[in-house]
Amino acid sequence: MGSVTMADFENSKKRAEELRDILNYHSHKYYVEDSPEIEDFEYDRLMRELSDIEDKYPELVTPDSPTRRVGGNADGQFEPVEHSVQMASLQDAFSFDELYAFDKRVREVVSDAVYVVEPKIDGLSVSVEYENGVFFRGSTRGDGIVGENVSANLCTVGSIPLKIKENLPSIEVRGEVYMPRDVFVKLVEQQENNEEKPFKNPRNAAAGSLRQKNPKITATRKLDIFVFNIQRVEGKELTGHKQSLDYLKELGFKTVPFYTLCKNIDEAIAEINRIGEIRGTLPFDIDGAVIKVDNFAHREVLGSTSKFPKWAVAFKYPPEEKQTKVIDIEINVGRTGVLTPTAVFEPVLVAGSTVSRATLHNQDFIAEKDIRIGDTVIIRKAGDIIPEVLNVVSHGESAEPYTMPGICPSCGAKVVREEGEAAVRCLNTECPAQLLRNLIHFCSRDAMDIEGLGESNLELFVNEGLIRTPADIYSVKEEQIIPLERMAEQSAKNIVEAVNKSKENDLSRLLFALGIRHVGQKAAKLLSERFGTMSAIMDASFDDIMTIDGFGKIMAESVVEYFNMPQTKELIDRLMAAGLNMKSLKEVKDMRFAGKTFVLTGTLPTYSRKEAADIIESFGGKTASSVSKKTDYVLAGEEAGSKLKKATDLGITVISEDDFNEMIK
Ligand code: 0OX
Repeated sequence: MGSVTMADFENSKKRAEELRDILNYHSHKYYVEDSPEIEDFEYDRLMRELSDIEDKYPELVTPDSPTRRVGGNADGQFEPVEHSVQMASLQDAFSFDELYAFDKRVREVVSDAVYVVEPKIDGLSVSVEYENGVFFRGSTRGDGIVGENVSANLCTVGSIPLKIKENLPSIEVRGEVYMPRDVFVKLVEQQENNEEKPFKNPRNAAAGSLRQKNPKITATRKLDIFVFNIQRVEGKELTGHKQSLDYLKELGFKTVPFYTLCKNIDEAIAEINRIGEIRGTLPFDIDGAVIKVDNFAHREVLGSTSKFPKWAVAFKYPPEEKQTKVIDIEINVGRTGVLTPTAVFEPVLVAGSTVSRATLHNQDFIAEKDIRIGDTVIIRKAGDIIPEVLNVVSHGESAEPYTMPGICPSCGAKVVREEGEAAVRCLNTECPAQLLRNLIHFCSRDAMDIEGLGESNLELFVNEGLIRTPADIYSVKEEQIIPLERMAEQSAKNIVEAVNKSKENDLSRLLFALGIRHVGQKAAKLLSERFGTMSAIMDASFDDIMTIDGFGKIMAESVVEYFNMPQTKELIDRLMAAGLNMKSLKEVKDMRFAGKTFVLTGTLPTYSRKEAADIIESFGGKTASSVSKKTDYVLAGEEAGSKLKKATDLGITVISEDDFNEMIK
């Protein structure tokens, strides 16, 4: 650190001011205008210089300092922010008829209304506030009335100015934060490489990134914003929407990329069609187009309903459909032996991403649509995410109807279609494809959560003969991993560490990881909490399991059957020997109300309804909202009405809070 003298301080202060202006200028050029004037390297060097000054003299940090862009320290919770102007949502329209109806309603009130049409960005609405021209606060929309303070994260969005070009006393703008498609694609690639669960679409990725507790992570996510509204402003008079978007641009904001004045609804629909046509070529996702009345005085007379402004409507585009050719039908064998057909087709760009595969579900689905290899088909993305085959346009030349194979493509065992099921299944419990799927499930995030043991590494370990069943995972040694392809000392060490750490997991994770049919995460938790230990579950009878609220016959049968299999016993023995925790880490509860249903009525002297219900549930009971023959107890307080009467009519035990307290002693 250099000398700290008065002169040095004054010089640093001057230089910091200069650097702030230079950096803010270049970040606008780069992020908003998309026309950088300096190299990234030079920008980073200037940023470093400012950051060094601020480290030396923290009192020189200002709210508009570009150093905020890299993300400050995590500051814990997102505080609630009450929006001073409600962040309304838009009424949707799915057909042009609905748009004509909207126009009619508008023109009944303002016959000469002019519209602005703009794209509807598929991201997250945020509010950004400035005081005296400087960024002051940024918040999420929340329910439109109260949102969350995400200032530190929003500061990392390069296109949000930290200082605007006019020193207005106060302005609040609204915009949509989004993740550009190319950024999303890279992020997913990265997540897949790290064997993390990837985000489903750019919108989820943007939401996840904006709600990051650590702004430094948000900074790496390269979020962007399009601003589309002035919520409130002091020090500027504006009369219309287009004028205010032009003004936002002047202030340095990145506004929605195009907005067009339309004299009437036909012009507006023409613009909506134009946007629909270029939709797939835009570098970001849109989920519609918005028609807004331009003139603010007109908006005032049109007013709002309790939910939406009456002066705007969002047109939602139907999912994009594309034509392509099926080049193959692949069969995958799942964890439970189910064979799932997947269509592989010539890659096509649909709703923003290139797709080349879609599940065909089962033989019935294929037969119903008569999908054959070589066919030309129409595909689309369901909910704009998951590709699906809609229908066949034409069969390929000499294409034959498709039938699912009669043998498992992985092990060659004969497959069966059980009665009443659409799926065909390989019943060979030693089938390599099933073993691998089982291992993948066992190690997955919601199950044993073993980092480093994702699909590709597990495949490698299986192929190298290192593991076959989940129990084998716990005997793998670092020395066995190091020589394998892509592995090194550190990665081997990390894997063994993660494997050892997973031994301490709660019993519910292990139960879920075992992959018992019909036992999902929730059922695994219920089993673990009800019985407390693995051996108690293994000893439990069908009837014991049926007493769990939330367990049906099929689930209970499946659990009993699973634990009766000799291979299960062997597997559990080996896992026990490896030192895995076999107990519920949640306090084992007294189940005195198991199978009992309570109805609460009237005002209790001390408990609220919620408190009483929580107590009942904590003892294994459940509550219902109405009295029936199935009710065991009615817990009645002051001013109990019709429920009390019905209980007495049906002869159901009515108890007071005192009785209840006795019961839970
Ligand atoms: C968008 C978008 C969202 C302002 C007044 C009612 C709704 N996602 O791009 N909302 C609005 O308008 C708000 N415009 C947009 N372009």
